[in-house]
Amino acid sequence: MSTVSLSLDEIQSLAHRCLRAAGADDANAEAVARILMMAERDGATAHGLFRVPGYVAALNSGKVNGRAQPEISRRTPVILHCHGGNGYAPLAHRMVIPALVQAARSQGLALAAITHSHHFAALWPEVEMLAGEGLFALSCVSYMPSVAPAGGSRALFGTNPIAWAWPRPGQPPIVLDMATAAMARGEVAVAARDGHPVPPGTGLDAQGQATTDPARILEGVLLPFGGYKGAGLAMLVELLAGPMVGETFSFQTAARDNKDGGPPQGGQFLMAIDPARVSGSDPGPATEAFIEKLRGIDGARLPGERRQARRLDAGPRPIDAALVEKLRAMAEPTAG
Ligand code: NDP
Ligand code: PYC
Repeated sequence: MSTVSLSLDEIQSLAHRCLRAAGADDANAEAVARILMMAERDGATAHGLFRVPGYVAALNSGKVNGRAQPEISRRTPVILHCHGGNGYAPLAHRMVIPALVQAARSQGLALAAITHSHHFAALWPEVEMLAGEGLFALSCVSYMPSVAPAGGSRALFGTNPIAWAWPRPGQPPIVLDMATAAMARGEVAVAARDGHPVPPGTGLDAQGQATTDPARILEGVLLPFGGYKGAGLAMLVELLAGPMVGETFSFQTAARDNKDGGPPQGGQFLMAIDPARVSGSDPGPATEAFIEKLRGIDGARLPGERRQARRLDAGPRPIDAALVEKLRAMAEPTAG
């Protein structure tokens, strides 16, 4: 793969211009472009610029409202509803997270039920933001059917990520952010683009046969991670990001989607808990003692550490040259 080197500012600006050219207003374009830049910064390339053609397709088709103004209401003192206005999720997060922090601090725990939103990104930005405020955070989002239930070879679950973050004042939080599929579909698509095989157990081809060829898996079905255990968590995500918040299951999401290649409308479950309010004491010393134990085990590391280490490099990032060329063309305002 040939690459070009782009600074983090250039990455954000390129994404921003593509979204603006497709009709997004500045607030929506800025919120999405920043998330895309953060993904490239942290080496989460499957959810970085690679996604821009999908974001743009859904703006062009009218499926996603690039001028969305998410609205927040309170269902109970600790349950917030964020109506995403059929826009992209990052602006909804910017609006609901401060209210969620305030409710979790005053009541000990709080929940945001996000609906009418289009999530096409990694989940760590929102849980990290909450952990940065001293809160434990848990979130999940469903997608469109691409993962088979354990024992099956037909898709029912989305790739359905779950993310959590645990606060560590003065230090980066612990953050696990994972698809409940053996691999995120975006990672499989990047492997197909770059011509790399994927590990055995990632998915099946269209005939239901096991394969490590990512292109054949994209025509077939992904498998859940860890067999029936991962499938059980994928099902939990269907329930939490669907009926729990007032949105659809992945199969219903797909039925109403226009298949323009962009993210479908769906829901997000986002919960924040203040650990000090639950235990009545500062969880910091116990957390650090636990981490020290883990660090004493050869080969072990904290989830999130790989990404957080990459973040320390503020330099340019190598981006697929063909993608950059495509995005530069998309960023040109159309005549007339
Ligand atoms: P990975 O399998 O690459 O990583 C999952 C998690 O495991 C990360 O937090 C990672 O931390 C951690 N981890 C990896 N190796 C180790 C290790 N040796 N020890 C401890 N922790 C480890 O991610 P996935 O392919 O499952 O998902 C990729 C992304 O796709 C996620 O960000 C997810 O949110 C996104 N996604 C989004 C969807 C959507 O609908 N919006 C749908 C599906 C996925 P680290 O980052 O530090 O390596
Ligand atoms: O990688 O599976 C994925 C995915 C779906 C929506 C956004 N990312």
